[in-house]
Order: sequence, then C-alpha cells, then structure tokens
Amino acid sequence: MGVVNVTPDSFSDGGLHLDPVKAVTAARRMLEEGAAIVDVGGESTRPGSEGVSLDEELSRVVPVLEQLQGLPVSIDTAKADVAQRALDLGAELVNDVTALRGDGRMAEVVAGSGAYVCLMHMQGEPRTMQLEPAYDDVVSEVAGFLEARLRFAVDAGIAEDRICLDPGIGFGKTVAQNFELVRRLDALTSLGRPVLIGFSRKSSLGRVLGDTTAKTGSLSASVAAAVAAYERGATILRVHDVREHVEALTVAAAVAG
Ligand code: HH2
Repeated sequence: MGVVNVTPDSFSDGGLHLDPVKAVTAARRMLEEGAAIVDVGGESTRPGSEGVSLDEELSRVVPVLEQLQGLPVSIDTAKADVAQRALDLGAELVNDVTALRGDGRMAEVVAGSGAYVCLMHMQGEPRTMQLEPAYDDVVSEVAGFLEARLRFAVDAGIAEDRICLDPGIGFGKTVAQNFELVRRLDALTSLGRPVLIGFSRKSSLGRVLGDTTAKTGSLSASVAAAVAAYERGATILRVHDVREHVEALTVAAAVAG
C-alpha cells in the first residue's frame, strides 16, 4: 500500500503532494512500481495534530480521487462523508484510524458500499496520544481491541472477509511497544484477518538508532521493519517508498518460498 498524503503537515512527506497534480503523479508512479493499492489521505494524524474540517479534507482529496478513478485506491479518513465521496469515486478500501469509532455513520457507509475496511488500534487521539502511552500488556490489549472492533464491524453489516486489522504503529505507543507488536504479531494474525503494518518512516525507527528526538525514520530502517513484519505474517505493508519495499519484500518472499 503506497501512501499519498495530500496534506501540508504529514510527519514525513507534508506538503510534497498537496498539489493534486503531484499527488496523482506520485500515486500512478507507486502503482507502476508495484503497489497493489494507493492510500489517499487529506488529514494528518501525526502526534500533536488537531485535525481538519470536512470541507478542507474534501477539497484536498476529491481532485486527486477524480484523477485516479479506475485505479486501486484506499481512502485514509475517519469521516463518513469523506469515505462516501471517495467510494462514489471508486475507492475500494476505507482506512479508518479510529476503527469506526470516530464517526457514528462510518460503519453504515462501509457496510452499504461493500468496500473493504482497515480497522486500526489507537490509544487516545492524535493530539495527545504520545504523551503517556500506558498498557499492562500492549499486545493482548491491542489484540482484544481489534477483536472487539472486528465483531462490531461484522454486527454492523460489514462482511468479515472485507476487513483487515492494524495495530497502529506509533498511535499511542512507545518505541519498545511498537517493536513488541511486530515481534509478537502472531497474536494479531491469529484473529484470522489480514494484518496491515504501517512502520514506514516512523519516529521509532530513528529512535532505535539512537536519536532520542527523531521525528522520522530512514528508508533502510523502514524496509527492515516491513520485512520483519512480513516474516511474522503481515500481508499489507503501508509504505511511502514503494519501489524499495517491493524489491525487499519480493526477495523476502523468494526466501520464504
Ligand atoms: N499511519 C499513518 C496514517 N494512517 N493508517 C493505517 N492503517 N496504519 C498506519 O500505521 C497509519 C495510517 C501515519 O503516517 P502518514 O500517513 O505518513 O502521516 P500523517 O498521519 O502525518 O499524514
């Protein structure tokens, strides 16, 4: 899954694709480089961010989605109206970092469309989530949360085979907790749904290398995290640098046979 942030303030590529022409060009390039789908988002969820209005989010993503019709697109949003508009324009997956908790109409919109959905774990909200993440056992708490959200989604009429799960790397977790979630990924894959991991460029990758104030991680660190996640059963990797990840994952897959 290639990341196309149509935002001025995303943590690693803010402003790069705010111009719709640049966003569309980047998305097409990612698909050519081997992404199975591109994830278009108009609201940054980086730590400390405040969120944007519905009108602002729509004005960012709609011109991009219009140009990508017919191509495999995911919409990264927590707003039902943005999701609906994206689905009308052909998006096939709704990537909701609130796991259908942010907007009371989101489950209905996804169920009504027959689209795929990604349910992600987050402790707290982006504005405050990195202040003091706290768990007794991060893995069992994230697994329990995802299992409950899976049941909620199915009860709301979303077909189970349309749902993937994501522990939400960096969303209310310490560096150690992010790595533990990947190390013990079997606790999530055992829920029976595809697992998505988004470790690309995240600050934990810079911090584990010794930079205690890192805001991002490098490409090589991102690729290592993606391969480690793949080897533990993740089947969707959300990444900014598609070509390098496709190459690395193709090699890892060849080794795995
Ligand atoms: N991470 C980000 C955004 N959306 N969605 C899922 N399912 N999983 C993730 O790990 C995830 C996500 C944050 O990364 P990015 O989009 O690059 O930054 P920003 O939120 O600042 O736009």
